[in-house]
Amino acid sequence: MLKRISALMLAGLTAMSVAACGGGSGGTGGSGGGGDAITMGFSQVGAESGWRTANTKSVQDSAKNAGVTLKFSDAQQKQENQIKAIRSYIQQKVDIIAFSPVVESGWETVLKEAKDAKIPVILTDRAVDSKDTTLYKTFLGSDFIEEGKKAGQWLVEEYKSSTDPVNIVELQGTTGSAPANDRKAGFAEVIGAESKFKIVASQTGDFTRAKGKEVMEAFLKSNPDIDVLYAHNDDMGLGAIEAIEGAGKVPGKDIKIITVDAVKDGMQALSDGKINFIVECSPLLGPQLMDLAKKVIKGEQVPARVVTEETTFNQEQAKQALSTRQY
Ligand code: GYE
Repeated sequence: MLKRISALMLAGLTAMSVAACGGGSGGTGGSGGGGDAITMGFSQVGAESGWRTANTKSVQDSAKNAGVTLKFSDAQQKQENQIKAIRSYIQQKVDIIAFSPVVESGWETVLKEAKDAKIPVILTDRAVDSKDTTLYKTFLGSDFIEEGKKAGQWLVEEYKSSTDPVNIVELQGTTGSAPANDRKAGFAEVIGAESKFKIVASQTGDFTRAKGKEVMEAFLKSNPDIDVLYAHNDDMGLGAIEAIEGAGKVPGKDIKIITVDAVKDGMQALSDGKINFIVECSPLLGPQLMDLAKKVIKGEQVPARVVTEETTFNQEQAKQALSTRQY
């Protein structure tokens, strides 16, 4: 027991001294809570979807479990709010900053400010497009191109014996965000191999249910013959289902639907037959984020990229998985 306590104290001291060298506030002990006394500033994208709600909970719960003091802010899907939050974390001299960048570009200035202040940064969930990879320690999150490809592969398989044209509408995520860019690109790459697949309309629904519904209503008005909807997340797909039903069509039958995320509401619609296929994207990044943060603060090596493991679900598989779904 004693041994364990002293080992823990040692680990704590090491972490503190490293944090102190790195310009963090760990050495002051001001954040209380004992242990390693790590303070993390976390800038979240917003609260736009079921995925995001589950991700926020995962980060908050795991910070508590890991004894990390979390300063949390919600940017309401605005880059300027995230930049403000990061600057305020730099001013507060937190030990580490983690954030999920709402869009890919425009981060270099603020990330340089963090680097100059010797505060390490971890990217979580979404990537930045900067070539300078010294601006952050690691990027933890899904492979969105792969997710787009999985969506496309299901479609190719589903229509393999048909030669008729397949008219597809696409609801994109937030313009300029990594998941919107990559899910679009991965999907296009796979279906592009066959000329029968035609994307007849593609527009952003900002990852929200309300926008998904609104844009789908417009799609239905201007395109009388839609075979497939590909939505970059469940929430937009669920909004679109309301629009499809409102137009007197049957979702999952008249219009086949593919979405990404596999949150509970999406999985429910999939097992009810209203969605046809969901590509999973896990929001449960909190535990890995806290582990990585501790390692970075201790000065340990961490991989430059940590990819989340994910699967896919058809309607039968959704029925099986629904009762044990965590989010
Ligand atoms: O798919 C969507 C959310 O960045 C992976 O953001 C995340 C995406 C997720 O709004 O539902």
